[in-house]
Amino acid sequence: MKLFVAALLSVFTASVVCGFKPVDCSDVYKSGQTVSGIYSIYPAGDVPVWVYCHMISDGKDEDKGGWTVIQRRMDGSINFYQPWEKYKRGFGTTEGEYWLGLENMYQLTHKNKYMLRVDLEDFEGRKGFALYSSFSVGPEADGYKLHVSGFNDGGAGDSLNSHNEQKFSTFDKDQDTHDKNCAKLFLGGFWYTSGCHHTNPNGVYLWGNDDTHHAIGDVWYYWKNNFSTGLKSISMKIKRVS
Ligand SMILES: [Ca+2]
Repeated sequence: MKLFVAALLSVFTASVVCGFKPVDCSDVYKSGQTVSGIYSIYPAGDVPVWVYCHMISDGKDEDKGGWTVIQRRMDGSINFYQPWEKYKRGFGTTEGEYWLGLENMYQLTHKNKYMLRVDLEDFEGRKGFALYSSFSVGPEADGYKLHVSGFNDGGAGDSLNSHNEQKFSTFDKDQDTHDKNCAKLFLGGFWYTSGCHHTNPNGVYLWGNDDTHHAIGDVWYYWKNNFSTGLKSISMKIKRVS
């Protein structure tokens, strides 16, 4: 333990001495850190934010390294039915399930161009992903609107296209164009649409297939062609496009 603390301190000291403040995991990767894990980044300047950096993927060479994880579900340990302030600031644990926060996403994506990769795994061990060549989140004044385009299929289908240009909604801040409150109906927080959703990654962790309550789970419609298959893991990660 002492050794660990000493090592941490030396890393901290080194980063302070060098003044190295990575904006995102792309910077971390370029600095020579090629192992996936927890790193601090500086999306808005001086305030560090802890994130999980995914350094290698199963995809093509250009997919490797420097992915900043902005959302991750993996074991149902964190409650994602959270109010606006939590979705704005972020919540969860960096080593497990978390949401990076809409303000951090805005800070990152309004200064540089990013692509998005959504990785999915079901409870049978099958995997798929969806790649989007362009991803950004607008300012709070514009409802942290989602801008996503340039879909490339990794076997999972495109469940985000219909969410493009939607404002973010939580149970206590309904900004969707549905006549009811999608966050309350489907128990999550997301860029809900006039029809609520085709994916609900921040919904209820269902532990598999469950159609007792319609579409409340962490589902990705166009992979399973249903709204009842809750995924074992789902993660959204972004990478700077140089
Ligand atoms: Ca509404």
